[in-house]
Amino acid sequence: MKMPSPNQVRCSLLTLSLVLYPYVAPATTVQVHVGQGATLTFTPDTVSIQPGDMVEWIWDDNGHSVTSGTPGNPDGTFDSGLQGIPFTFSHTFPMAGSFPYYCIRHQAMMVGTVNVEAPTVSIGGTVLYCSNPVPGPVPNVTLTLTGSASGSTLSDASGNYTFLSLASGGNYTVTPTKAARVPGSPNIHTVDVIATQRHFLNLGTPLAGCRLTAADVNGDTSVNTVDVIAIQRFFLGLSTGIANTGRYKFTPVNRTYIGLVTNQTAQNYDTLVYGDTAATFVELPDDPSQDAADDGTSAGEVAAVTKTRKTGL
Ligand SMILES: [Ca+2]
Ligand SMILES: [Cu+2]
Repeated sequence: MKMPSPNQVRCSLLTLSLVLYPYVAPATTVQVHVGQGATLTFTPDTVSIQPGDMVEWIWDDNGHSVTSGTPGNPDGTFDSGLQGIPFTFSHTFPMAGSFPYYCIRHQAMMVGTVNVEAPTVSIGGTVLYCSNPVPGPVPNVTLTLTGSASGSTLSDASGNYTFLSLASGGNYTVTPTKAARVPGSPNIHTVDVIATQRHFLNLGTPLAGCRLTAADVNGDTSVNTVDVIAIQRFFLGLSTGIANTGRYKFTPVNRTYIGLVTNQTAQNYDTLVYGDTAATFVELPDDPSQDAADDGTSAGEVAAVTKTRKTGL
């Protein structure tokens, strides 16, 4: 039997998700006993439900009521009147809120509460440099939430972010951004210039994946001397003629959720910095004073960087 291709699987999963969404939780009914065991109680005295759910009160004893409001202050939303067994009374709660009720005969001695809580969902994931062999976290990325709710959060030191308590069923878009690195700031230097130039000259292992994307700083889909010069100018601290060098690129650009009813985890973003093309991507410190001695640079290359700086290439 022929196995479905990954594209076919993806396609059928997409179709399935379109069928399932938007999803509305089926209304449920919660039961509360009135005067159970001949006590002056509603059992349980507090229930939590979702909007659209129903509470059904079951009389276990005579001479009680279920009356909305607080003792002495009926609010008129619902009222069973004084009843005896056998009797049931029900009320549907369409809106979120906290709804107290009491027995008009026993007043403050016999009270209960219905809490109606709108369901919430969360969106979370990790922002990672799409490097190899181990993707490093990207801290301090601003993730902006738009749609049924708005807000923003920063990725933490591990690159993680979470939006909590989003109204279930809403439409949301999350977009990551991070300010471009300042020309001359660490981690984009001669090693990157050389790596880009070697790719252009077909020397050694060609750049691939994110590093290749990062090398094409002017976005014309080819890596050539224009890119090499732009990265070099960035390294020299120039702010013009650097194309996109130092800018962050996130993949995907954003993520959109329609009718979100389940918690979303692993909503990750691959990250690259244009011009950061050297063999090993590094976590780029936000503080330019923290010049990282990294990039897997050989001693010879470090010497070359130093020499280049001194001669003002
Ligand atoms: Ca280019
Ligand atoms: Cu009562």
